[in-house]
Amino acid sequence: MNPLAVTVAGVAFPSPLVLASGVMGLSASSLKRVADAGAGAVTTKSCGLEERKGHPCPSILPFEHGLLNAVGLANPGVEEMAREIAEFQARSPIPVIASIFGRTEAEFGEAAARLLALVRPALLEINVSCPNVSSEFGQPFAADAAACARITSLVKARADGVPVAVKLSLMCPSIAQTAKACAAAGADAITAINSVGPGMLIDPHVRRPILANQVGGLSGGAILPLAVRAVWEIARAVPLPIIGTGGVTRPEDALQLILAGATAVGIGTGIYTCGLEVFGRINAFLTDWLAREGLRSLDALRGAAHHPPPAEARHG
Ligand code: RRO
Repeated sequence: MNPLAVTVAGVAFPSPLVLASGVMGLSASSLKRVADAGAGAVTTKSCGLEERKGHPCPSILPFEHGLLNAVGLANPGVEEMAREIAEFQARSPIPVIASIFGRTEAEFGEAAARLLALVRPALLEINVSCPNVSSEFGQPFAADAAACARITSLVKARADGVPVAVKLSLMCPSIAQTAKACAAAGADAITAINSVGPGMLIDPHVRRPILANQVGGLSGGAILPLAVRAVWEIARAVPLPIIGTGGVTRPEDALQLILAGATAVGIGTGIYTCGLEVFGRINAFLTDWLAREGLRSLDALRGAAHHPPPAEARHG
């Protein structure tokens, strides 16, 4: 038996480590590279009804503590993404999570339907939380629990039985309450968190914001404590599997998210800072850890930092 195997919304992942949306998620070839590196599932870049070029460059800004990004939902549109997903599925058995977004609530349902007419991913991720397109679309839907619930219902109605994960943001009054609203609307899993902010960095020499979009979402090591806290609160609020995402670069980071209640752990910016080896390194650490603790799976660790434990066990 594979000790790292986990189940998220009925879908078997051979490792809890998931490629987070936004990094290496645009093509079958790059998804395959991540799967081959040891990811237990891979998430596509979020796609919408039409191709988008995204924000002008510079759109990704590494700094000491992580990344600031304003990619701006650059994607080839659902039909092209469906083709990449199908090609990936022909080349890898690793589950693929198709991430979709809409400019309006209705567009989320439309994007789900158009994608699923062409391909059947293992899960759908509803991205309601992109932090750097507010100049175009207004505040992210994730700031409004009722909007998240309505979008969840719309997508569930068109999902044809494919389980749905909602990707939430901390930029809301209460991420636990938002998760509750999504759960009540039929969500099968919660992904938390998206990048944080937006933030801004200024080049003192030219006296201007560095990102062309001026502001961008913060990711990387600095947001790990925010992700751990978000997963902790969501785990106490809803009996859904959680894909805990944010700031994971070291094996102990992944363990923290699992101890807070995550079933799976997303890695995105960690690939920028550590390379694709991050997946193999964390898988090896978790396997050794379980052996040393005399455990046959991650089940006994999930949520184990809670005293008292969350009301309901989460086994996906
Ligand atoms: O494309 C982006 O700029 C982006 C997205 Br869709 C998102 O969900 N989170 C993020 O940090 N950047």
